[in-house]
Amino acid sequence: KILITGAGGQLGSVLTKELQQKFGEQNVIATDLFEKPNFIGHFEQLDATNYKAMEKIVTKNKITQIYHLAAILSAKGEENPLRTWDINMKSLFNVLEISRLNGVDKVFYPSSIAVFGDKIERENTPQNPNLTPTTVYGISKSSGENWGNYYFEKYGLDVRSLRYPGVIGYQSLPGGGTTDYAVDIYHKAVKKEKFSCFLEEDTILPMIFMEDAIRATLELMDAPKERISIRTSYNLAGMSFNPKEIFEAIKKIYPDFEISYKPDFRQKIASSWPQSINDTNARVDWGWKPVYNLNTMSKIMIQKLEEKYKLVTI
Ligand code: VAH
Repeated sequence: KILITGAGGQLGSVLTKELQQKFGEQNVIATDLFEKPNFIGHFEQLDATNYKAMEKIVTKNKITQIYHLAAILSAKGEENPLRTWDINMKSLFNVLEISRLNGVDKVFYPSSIAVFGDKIERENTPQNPNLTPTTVYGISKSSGENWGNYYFEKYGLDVRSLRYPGVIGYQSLPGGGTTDYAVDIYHKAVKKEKFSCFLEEDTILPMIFMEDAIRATLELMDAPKERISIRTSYNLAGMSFNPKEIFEAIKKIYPDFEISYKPDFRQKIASSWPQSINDTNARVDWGWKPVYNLNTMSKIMIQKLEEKYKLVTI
């Protein structure tokens, strides 16, 4: 049986559905602070920082795998750094410790391109540079990766992790991240609204389409144990673009679409992150290969969001 934390989040909500399909609806326990309206499946309300509550769900349901997606993201995290650290680390310690003590076989821990910081090669960023993250979110993820590795080395807990780029999908909305603009821009375009971008037009960031992000997660978790040579976290790449390029891609479909640029505090965060990622290790170890690029993703995003908004207006 599988437990997901942060199951109401951008990635968590889509991953929950995928896991339900793969393992059967009754075998996936989705948890979050609040239940989403219209959620289908087994949901339990859980604050992932509450050890006892998490332990109870794990033992009661005989959980064998945990996907720990609950976290405060980069932009939101800067509002209250110590609280962000507390939530991100406490929840991870709970997952690791409860897993170790209750026979959980496998743990998935999402890391992020936010771990790198601005002291590294920003193009084709390698797997193992000196990590100097600039946000408390990035610090929590780089520490978290090392804790995952520690639990693997010390206790043999099968912890696996990916450094996601910004994730873009039509199914759900992100909350509190620096890459969120690249989801919002499609919603504005489909609603025929103007888009005000909180990053400069030339800020290149690594991104990935939701379908690729989910497939990478499942492929990593399915890979034979001996193929996993990295127990901190794998670099993962999908595509890279800047706001101007995503705007141009959307304009091919909506020629009247308009954008303006009003960079805010998130510009500084984005400027400290890589522009593209070298994910050779993921490709070699477990056969990773992304499918979508900016144009193929844009077509699907717009088609799916048009369907979604039509449904709402009927
Ligand atoms: C954020 N989307 O913007 C997250 C992510 C690639 C960065 O971890 O905070």
